[in-house]
Amino acid sequence: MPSLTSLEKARALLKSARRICVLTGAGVSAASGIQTFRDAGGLWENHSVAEVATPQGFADDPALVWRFYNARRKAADGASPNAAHLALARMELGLRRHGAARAAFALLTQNIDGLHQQAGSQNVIELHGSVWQVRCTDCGEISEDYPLELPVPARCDECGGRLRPNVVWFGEALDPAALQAAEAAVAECDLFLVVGTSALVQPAAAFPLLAGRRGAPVIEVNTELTPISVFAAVALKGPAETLLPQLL
Ligand code: BJW
Ligand code: ZN
Repeated sequence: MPSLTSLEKARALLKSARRICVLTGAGVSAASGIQTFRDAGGLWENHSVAEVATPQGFADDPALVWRFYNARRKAADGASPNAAHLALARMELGLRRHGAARAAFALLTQNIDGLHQQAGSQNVIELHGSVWQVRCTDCGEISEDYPLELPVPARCDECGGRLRPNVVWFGEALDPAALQAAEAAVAECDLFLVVGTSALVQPAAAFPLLAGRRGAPVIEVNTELTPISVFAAVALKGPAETLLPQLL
């Protein structure tokens, strides 16, 4: 657990911040029972990244990919926001209560589970899409109107085309609107908080570094050290669900 002084330093930085940008990763949902990717027992231990998280993997075996995402949909459906999600929602609310505009708090998440929105966070930018949305590979229609477990292979109600999860796989570009909104938040923030990500996947991993280079202090909350830790003004080592409520 971090020393009181690093917690106090982080609290002081938060208190004086006017525009906060937060980046979250799978670690923030761990206490909700959602598996992370790269931790021991994580998703990448039992699944091949190339098979389930690339466009080629989907082209080769859509049924395998849909079984993976159906399981992810079931896991997210059974999960509730934890104290870390709730603390971040309260942080945004607190800033607003002091008269800040919507853009003064941006929550960039790599997670697809929707738990930040469920916790009450408002300005959420989903960098890697949403497990709740499906996209037709033929007509491009994005819809949430499908059963929890999609039939395999899943077909579009509109045109009969093949449906895929509306998420971002390796080698795919992020949604341009999401990327633009994220870049604007990174460029404008005066504090950057990064929580529960291994900070290995681009372009998300670059955001704290970009904000830091512009002069915004970076606070990291993670159970382990990451490439961000050495760069952060304060690196708080411990579970987000314990530390984030203590930060507020
Ligand atoms: C706790 C905790 C607790 C646990 N409390 N903490 C060099 C430069 C730029 C790009 C590249 C590059 N080399 C390669 C690339 C490309 C690639 C990339 O970054 N690869 C790296 C692996 C090297 N990036 C891409 O392909 C991206 N697209 C792109 O670059 O497009 C360019 C382009 C432009 C124009 C046209 C075409 C292309 C897309 C990346 C998409 C990533 N997708 C996934 C799957 C999403 C859907 C799904 O969820 O299924 O996203 S992969 C997976 O990793 C998922 C996650 O969002 C992402 C990040 O993982 P995250 O969240 O960090 O989880 P973990 O498990 O890694 O870490 C958990 C952390 O929590 C750990 O640190 C724990 O310690 C901690 N923790 N419990 C606090 N209780
Ligand atoms: Zn279609």
